[in-house]
Amino acid sequence: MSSRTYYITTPIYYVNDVPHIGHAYTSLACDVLARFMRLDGRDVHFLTGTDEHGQKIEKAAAAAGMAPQAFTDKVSQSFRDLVVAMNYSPDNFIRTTEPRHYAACQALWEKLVAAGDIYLGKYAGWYSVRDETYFVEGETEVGPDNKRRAISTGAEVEWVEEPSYFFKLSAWADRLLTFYEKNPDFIGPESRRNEVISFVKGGLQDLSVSRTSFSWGVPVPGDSKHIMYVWLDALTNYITECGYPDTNNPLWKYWPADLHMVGKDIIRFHCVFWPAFLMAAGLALPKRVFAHGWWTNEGQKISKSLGNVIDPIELAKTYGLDPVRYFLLREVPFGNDGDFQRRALIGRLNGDLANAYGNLCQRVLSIVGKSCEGKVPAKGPLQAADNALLDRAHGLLAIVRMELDEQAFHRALAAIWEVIADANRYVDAQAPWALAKTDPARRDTVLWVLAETIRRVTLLVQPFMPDSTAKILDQLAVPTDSRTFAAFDRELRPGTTLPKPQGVFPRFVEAAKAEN
Ligand code: ME8
Repeated sequence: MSSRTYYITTPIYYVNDVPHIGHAYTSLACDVLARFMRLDGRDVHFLTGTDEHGQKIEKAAAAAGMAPQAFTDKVSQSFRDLVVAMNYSPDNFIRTTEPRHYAACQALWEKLVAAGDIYLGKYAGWYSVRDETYFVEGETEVGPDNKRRAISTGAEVEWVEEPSYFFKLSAWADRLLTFYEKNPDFIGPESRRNEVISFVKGGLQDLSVSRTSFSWGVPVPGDSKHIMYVWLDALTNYITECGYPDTNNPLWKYWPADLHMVGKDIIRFHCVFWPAFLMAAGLALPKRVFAHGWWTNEGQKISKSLGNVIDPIELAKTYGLDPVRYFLLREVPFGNDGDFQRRALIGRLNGDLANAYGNLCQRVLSIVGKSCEGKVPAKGPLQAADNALLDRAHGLLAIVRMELDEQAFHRALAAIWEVIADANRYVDAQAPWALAKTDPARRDTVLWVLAETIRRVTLLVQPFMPDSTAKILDQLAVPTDSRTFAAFDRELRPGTTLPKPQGVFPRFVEAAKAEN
């Protein structure tokens, strides 16, 4: 039997700038879900990539004194480097400058034309190049510097007046509302769902979907003076990947996507425009779009002009990759905005990782190494306290599955760390070191229960911290083919020889600040 597919996508990132913590965060969330679903036996396709067309990129290339293609080749590579540096596991990296993507965009366009949803007109209104978004006058205001800006994003807008093709978005409002109503899980979290519904209820205007004042993009079929609106182009990447328009492509089985992960700023494009395009083209709609919040840096908005952009690669070098991956998903309830504070990162690193999880592994494995001849200890009859701990560790799989189904990474991790705390309390209560003389058989059972608990917990932590957990599972001699959730009940076998234990989560000691 073929396993159930799971198609998950990151937004494709604009190549006008190098990757920062925001990009790393969106991709990390997807990576954890992709890894979890693979371990859970799903047939996963995880897609990321870069958004390379439009006026913003054309301008950035000109500012760098480069031709757009050469410029996008260069910056796109830095997003590939981020994938490696952050240990993401995408199945493919798509670029909107690939020929197959032009073909998909043009095929979709033709479908929309055939459906009667595209007409030629003239756009006259405000446009923000930074946001690649059209604004009506009421959504903008003029600042003290006499410049007009979009109220919602703060980006400068310019007046645009040019021939343009329009998509009949206004005709889709009722069908969109019906769709949201019938599919309550389509948009998460709930607050974003409400935001989208009230936006659509407020009435939709037809959407300008082509531009004529620049050339860096996908030409409109049959009218190549027009370049497709970059958002129509960008959103199409999700089906380009599956082979569109060739629905016999083997990757077409992944459509519709199970989850488009996005930041809160781009929810409208994914929850209003994209479903309307797809409905008009007669294609299935994604099952869910989840919008996460934004990070600030020590209380300040992150921006290049403030010079406070956080480089995820630098963070990983300083604090270790897995601790950073853990922190980003543990610290802030996923979906909310969060403030990035180094103090909090160090606190989690030393508290949750070194003291709680690391110390549990370290003390259990070092006693086993010293007292049980470096073998998985013998398991005797279990007592109530043993069963209580093992049961809680066993129950975690269902809990983590449920939480990750709702993209509640923080709750999944909190549940796992509760069991780690239980296990540490159990070590103290059972005091295996004291049992060495009085009851060595009982000591062995206690150590077996602990090692087995660490195995269960560690299997579930794998998607979050792949390298560190691989080391812990190696130290427990768990065979690599026994690390999926299908092997969740495959208990540690007493007598198995274990390698010498080694600490996995060192404490982070801050270098003393130089006195001045
Ligand atoms: O929007 N905190 O690309 P992008 C958290 N090309 N997330 C942040 C953030 C922050 N401070 N800053 C940015 C685009 N992000 C389009 C997508 S998809 C068909 C096209 C997130 O490079 C932001 O919310 O501007 C978004 O999800 C992602 O980075 C990509 O932003």
